[in-house]
Amino acid sequence: MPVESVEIREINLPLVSPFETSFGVEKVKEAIIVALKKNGVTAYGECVAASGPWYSEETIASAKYIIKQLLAPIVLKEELDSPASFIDRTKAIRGNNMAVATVEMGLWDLMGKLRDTSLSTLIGGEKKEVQVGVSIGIQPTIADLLDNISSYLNDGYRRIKIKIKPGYDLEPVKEIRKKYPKILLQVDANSAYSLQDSNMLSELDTFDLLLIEQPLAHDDIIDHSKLQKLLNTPLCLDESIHSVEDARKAIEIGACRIINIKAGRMRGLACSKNLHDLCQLHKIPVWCGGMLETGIGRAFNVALASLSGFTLPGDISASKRYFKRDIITKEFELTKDGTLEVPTAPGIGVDVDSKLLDACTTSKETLTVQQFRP
Ligand code: OSB
Ligand code: MG
Repeated sequence: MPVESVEIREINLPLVSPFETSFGVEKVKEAIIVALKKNGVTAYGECVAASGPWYSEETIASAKYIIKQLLAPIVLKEELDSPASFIDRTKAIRGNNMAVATVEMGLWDLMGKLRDTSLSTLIGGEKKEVQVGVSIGIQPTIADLLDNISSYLNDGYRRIKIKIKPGYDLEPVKEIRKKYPKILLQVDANSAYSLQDSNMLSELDTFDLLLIEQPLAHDDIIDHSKLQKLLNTPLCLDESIHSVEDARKAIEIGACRIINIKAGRMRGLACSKNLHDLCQLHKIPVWCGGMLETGIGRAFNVALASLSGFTLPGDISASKRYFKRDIITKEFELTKDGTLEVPTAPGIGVDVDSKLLDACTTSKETLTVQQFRP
């Protein structure tokens, strides 16, 4: 039996502090939350598209269109035996990975809940807890940045990532290293540089960084491979990798030595797992990226990061790093080892707080198969 209904909401949840990257500032987490209902079970998916096409081409409006017009009818009309067969069924839809991933992840949660199995177990995860770090946005001053780092280190985070952009790169890294010579440190440029910046990027080699994330164009691998040859620090691709094939090509030409996996960017968990498997084969370390998700998206990230090849700490911080109050009943908290526990309850393993979800909902519609009958 296909799913009985697809509920599509838009939500607005204020962030505890603005998050600035080389492409803009986010003050509020805006997202689409999809709920799939079947046999008395409600399963959730979260869409990581933003209000505008800054990180990728997709937006909340474009994703909503694709979910409503193209994906909802599939799950409302057809019996699909697995999330992988849903992905197969969406072959004719080019791109729009974040929209497809939203429904795909909803199907994983549904399958887990119907089979009384945790998501981590369903996908073959082995870890009981996952290593995590924190991603710190561009700060008004270096002093603010150092204060932020000190407070996150006090919380127990063991890996720091800072966002960089032209004019805010060598200086902050140098100051962090002066104060903290030993911490695990990495930087993320979100495509703010070009090969003309090779000299500055080479200077980063002196600071013992874990990796440099996506320094060059979002749609490039050629220049990244040229740059990697000039640097000792591993390059890590984020924006450039949308499929296992993208990764195969990037690895083949040496465009990166590390890959960040985000299920939204990868069309869902099934493709993310395939990417993880490819990277294991090629001995490419991977880590789970983040998109400032609510507790719903975070639960998927934690399950994904429980796969054995996720050997580097993920951008999966505790709920309170993002929100005053997350929309799940038991928020994600940092353990004393600086990790997050992998939920063991069925599906995503966290309960959505429906009152809090309603409170941050700005629009809601429910689709059933009736709407799609000719
Ligand atoms: O490039 O990793 C990124 C947030 C929004 C868009 C892109 C990125 C990010 C982050 C946030 O770095 C990481 C997190 O969710 O904690
Ligand atoms: Mg990134």
